[in-house]
Amino acid sequence: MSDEPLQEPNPAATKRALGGDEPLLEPGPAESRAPVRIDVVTLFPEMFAPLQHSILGRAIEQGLLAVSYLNPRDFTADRHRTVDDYPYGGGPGMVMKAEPIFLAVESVASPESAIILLSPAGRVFSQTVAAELAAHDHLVLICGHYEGVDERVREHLATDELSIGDYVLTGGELAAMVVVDAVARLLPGVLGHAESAGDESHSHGLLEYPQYTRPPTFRGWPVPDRLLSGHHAEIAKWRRRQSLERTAARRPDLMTPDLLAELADDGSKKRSRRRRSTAAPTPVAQGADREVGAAQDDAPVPDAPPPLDARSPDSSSVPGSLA
Ligand code: 4GO
Repeated sequence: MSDEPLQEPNPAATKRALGGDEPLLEPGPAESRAPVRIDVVTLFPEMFAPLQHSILGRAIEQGLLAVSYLNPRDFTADRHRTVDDYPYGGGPGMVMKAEPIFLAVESVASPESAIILLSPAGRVFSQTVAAELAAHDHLVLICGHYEGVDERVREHLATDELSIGDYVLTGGELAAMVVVDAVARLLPGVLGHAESAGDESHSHGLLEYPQYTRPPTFRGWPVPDRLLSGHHAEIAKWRRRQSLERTAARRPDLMTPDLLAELADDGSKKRSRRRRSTAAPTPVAQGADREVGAAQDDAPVPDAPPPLDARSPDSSSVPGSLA
């Protein structure tokens, strides 16, 4: 009954932008890229209210990112604005109809747009995929509901299909929000410092090293000695080592041959100072059975100087990593 041609879809009704098409501010001279546009096709645009807050809200206000919403219901023509129907062949639940989704996407897409269906059957989203998407000018994220979307959306409309992990959600909205967040923080100017997006878990294929802030001893637990030393080369070496050991212990699947070789190296160029047994355990096992951070810090830290780079407790602008 809803196969008749559509009369008056009303994209404006849901394209009402939480952060809209028109940036409030011009991008600054240092960040001259046009805003990345993201159109989200969803029956529930209200679910995206969290994107107005915090870092993403600021990115939208600054015109680095523009997120708009398209409701398939606004692209129906029947009296009941039908967006779902029974599955051919029978079975439980309802399937989202193809036409309202096609019309919604076609109202905004160009041949360059990445049109992404969120689904547990997609390729698994990762930091690498986020970086790939951040290079696009326009993303369209399609959020399914009910038992899923008509297969023709997947076959003839979507250019990509992504899953945020091996679990099933009631709709694609939460997955789409994860994608928006991970992509947005990679856009120039979105995070406080230019390097902020480059140093944390997964950005270089390793988990993040441990982070500490004041006080130097909390409930008797000291900050590792090396971090208080002010010796930047030593600190960098310690952090790299921690990242390697933590990754080997918690995510051995991320350990490439190069990383395993680096881990097997005890990090000291002065072989005479080698502390470990001569029969080296296998790299992964070495990382896996050791408490991260324990073996490196042999010296106690009685009266360490204040951290050189300590920020005042309320000055941090960017939350840390995923680790
Ligand atoms: C995406 C969508 C899980 C994911 C979804 C995921 N569940 N793992 N559910 O990224 C069609 C009906 C898919 C509900 C949707």
